[in-house]
Amino acid sequence: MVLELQKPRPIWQIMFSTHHTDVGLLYLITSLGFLFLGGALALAIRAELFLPGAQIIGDAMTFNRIFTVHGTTLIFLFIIPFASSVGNYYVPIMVRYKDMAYPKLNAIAFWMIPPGGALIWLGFADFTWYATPPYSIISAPGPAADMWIFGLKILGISSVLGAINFIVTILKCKHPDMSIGQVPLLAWSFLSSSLIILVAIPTFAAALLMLLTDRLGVSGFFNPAMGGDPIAYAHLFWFTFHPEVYVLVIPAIGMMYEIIPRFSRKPIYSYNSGVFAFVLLSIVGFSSWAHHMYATGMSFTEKTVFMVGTLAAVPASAMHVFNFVATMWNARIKFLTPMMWSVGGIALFFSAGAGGVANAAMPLDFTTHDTYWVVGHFHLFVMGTIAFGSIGFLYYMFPYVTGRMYNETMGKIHFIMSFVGTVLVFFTQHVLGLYGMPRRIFDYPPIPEWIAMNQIATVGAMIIGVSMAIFLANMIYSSGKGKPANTEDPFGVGGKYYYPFEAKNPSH
Ligand code: HEM
Ligand SMILES: [Cu+2]
Repeated sequence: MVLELQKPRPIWQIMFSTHHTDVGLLYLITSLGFLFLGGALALAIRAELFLPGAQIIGDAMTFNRIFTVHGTTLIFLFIIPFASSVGNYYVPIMVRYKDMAYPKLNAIAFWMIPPGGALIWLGFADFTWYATPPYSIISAPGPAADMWIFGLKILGISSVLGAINFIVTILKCKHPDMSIGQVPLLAWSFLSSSLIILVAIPTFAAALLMLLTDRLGVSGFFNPAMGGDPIAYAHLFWFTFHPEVYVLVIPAIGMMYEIIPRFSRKPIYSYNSGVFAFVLLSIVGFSSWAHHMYATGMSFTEKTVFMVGTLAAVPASAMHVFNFVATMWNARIKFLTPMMWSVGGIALFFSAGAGGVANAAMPLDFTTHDTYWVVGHFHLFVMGTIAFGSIGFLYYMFPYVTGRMYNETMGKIHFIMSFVGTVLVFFTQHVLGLYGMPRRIFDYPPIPEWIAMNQIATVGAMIIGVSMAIFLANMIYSSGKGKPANTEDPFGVGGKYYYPFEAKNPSH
């Protein structure tokens, strides 16, 4: 399998191409660009919070803008496009088709991302990635807020188009010799996350339109002054974005399903339970949105229903973790960089999941709601699991894409520093939340415990920052001057355990 950067080609040939590997490369480069931009904002936030009082960011409004754009960028412009990149490279190959089902639509879906990203970055809105009314309709400054709304609208359409393409490619274009029960788990992960997108995103698309017309003053859906209800927005928002969490994490788990068996030199312990857990997660993802809203005065019955609905995700997630551990059990594991990121990601997935169970328990949620506990919890997922899975996969793809090998030592240093940094930042933030520090604050009182823990978190973030610089240097240097890789088996793990159907059709 070669994912061809072919011979050097002029850049416009790649830009105007509709071939899945070229579109995959465009997605890849764009998402990595936004990873570094969004990450730089994270470092600015942490530098600001190193001590009480204003440090480097002048005022609270600017601080709000920075963390709004940070969150929006990393979720919509890094994680999602990165997953699309992997899907573009691998899904057609895994279902043995020549390209995506609709190559032109595929290119269009990609080309919606740069304008969407530009609107978000040029606007620099300040109303957090929730765009919570009534602030977002009454006093969030335009045009920043309007630009954010349009930007997200475009990005939402782009994901829906991408999702349609993945679903059709997998279900309709797969090779006739191959049953759906033979499609690799990475492709299954795209099928399930695409189905979630199709169900969830239209709700948010409607909510955004309502928000916009509210801002224009022609409607009052969420405006209490006009008889509207801001809580209705919260329902629409979380109906989309709780399932969206699974849209983000499912492809990352799919990537681990590709890496763990390869580097364990064993077939996956249970293919069927992997498929089952993906499908189950995409259903129960919808049964839990109101766990974000325990504190909004729901009835006890409603809260209980959503608590149970939320806990339903636990066995489905645990099934994946069990599957990974069972695959690695007694295996001859080769701990190269991609494997280290996957295993680290699983460990942090487990920790974040444990914290999630605590959040789901509604009495506990009343003490942790809107504190740094929540920031620590969701970052352990987005950074510790999703970004770790993605970065590990990037190292894995690297030789296939560039035909060259990255520097293994630098890859390992990158992993170790990021892992230590992630634990320092986000475990500490859990504790900080228990000490009562609210989230989304620009300044805090000089409580000694708060200062100490904020400093630990900031040092952790700087360690991650340095490791990312090493990563960038490694990628740039190695893609030009790295050792040429053996693209048949660049990691020397032998065997093609992952493609049982290939053995039957060696001529393909
Ligand atoms: C070293 C890595 C990171 C650090 C130090 C960091 C730091 C922060 C901080 C301090 C906040 C503000 C929290 C608050 O006051 O509520 C924040 C918000 C956020 N971060 Fe990160 N972050 C990092 C990585 C990421 C990644 C990888 C993602 C997603 C892929 C992400 C997504 C978000 C989101 C969605 C928000 C919420 C923004 C909002 O409420 O508008 N972060 N981050
Ligand atoms: Cu949720």
